Amino acid sequence: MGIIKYSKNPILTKKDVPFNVNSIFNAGSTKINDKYLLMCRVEMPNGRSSFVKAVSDNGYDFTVDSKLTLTPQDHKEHYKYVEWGIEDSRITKINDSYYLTYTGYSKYMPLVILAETKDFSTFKIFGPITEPSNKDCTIFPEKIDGMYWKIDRPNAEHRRDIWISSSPDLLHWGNYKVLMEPAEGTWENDKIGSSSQPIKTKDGWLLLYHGVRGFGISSLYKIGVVLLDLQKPWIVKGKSQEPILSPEFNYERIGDVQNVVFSCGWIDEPDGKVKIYYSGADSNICLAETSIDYLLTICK
Ligand code: BMA
Repeated sequence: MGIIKYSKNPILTKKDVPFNVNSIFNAGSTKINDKYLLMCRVEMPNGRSSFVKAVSDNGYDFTVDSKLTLTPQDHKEHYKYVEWGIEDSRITKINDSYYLTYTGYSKYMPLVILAETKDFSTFKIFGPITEPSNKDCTIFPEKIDGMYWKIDRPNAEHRRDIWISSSPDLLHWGNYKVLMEPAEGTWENDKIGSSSQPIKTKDGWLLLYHGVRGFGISSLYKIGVVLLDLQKPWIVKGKSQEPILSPEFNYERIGDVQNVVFSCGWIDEPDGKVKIYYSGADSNICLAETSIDYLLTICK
């Protein structure tokens, strides 16, 4: 079926937020009690970000909560690692808990924070699970070979690769391996990072990732998809040869950061369709639809 951008994009803009924000974008996504839930990043007028949830019965029409869901101030003893904001959550359901991995931003530079919730009202915040500088972390929804697995993107000096590591308890991580490197000279030349939580399919784990290429003073952000081995998730079985989502329309080209499409999550449906939630120009939330079968085809 290809990838179809929703005709009524964007599905959320700052006008849909019942309080004053600079922007709403980069939402983690999941389903809870048969509803679609987006954990949206809202950049407040002072330039620091928090999260607000938005809920929908159909995955297209979302209502944004009247107050913030999670703020830097909620981080108590971890506050100094999130003082400049919390950004870009990814949501993974394991048993009856939802685990959020997101960027904590502070003078120490970005790192990854882990939090757990069962209801998106109260959160258990575990604090940093990486050192800085690291972003774009997502956790696999089940143990593989007796361990939990996460994917993230350390910012080593001249490198911007995606790494994978494992843990017995989601808190203590090791067994680090490079998972993917940017394909040189292509749309993802400058850096890559994971975008979505992994989805399990018969052929492997599907993962959205973003790729960046700089042109002059601006960078072009696009989205691709990769297939990882089911039992050995550190093995890449295939990936899209070209981006599956690129900035085309004004709502993706014009905004706080121009020419950006960026995703933090997707939702797979029982009928094999997939809703990809993504943001345009760091200024809104959009939707694109596809199917697992199509994504598997282009990863082969
Ligand atoms: C990345 C992240 C995202 C943002 C993107 C494009 O590095 O900071 O939050 O959407 O840049 O500006």
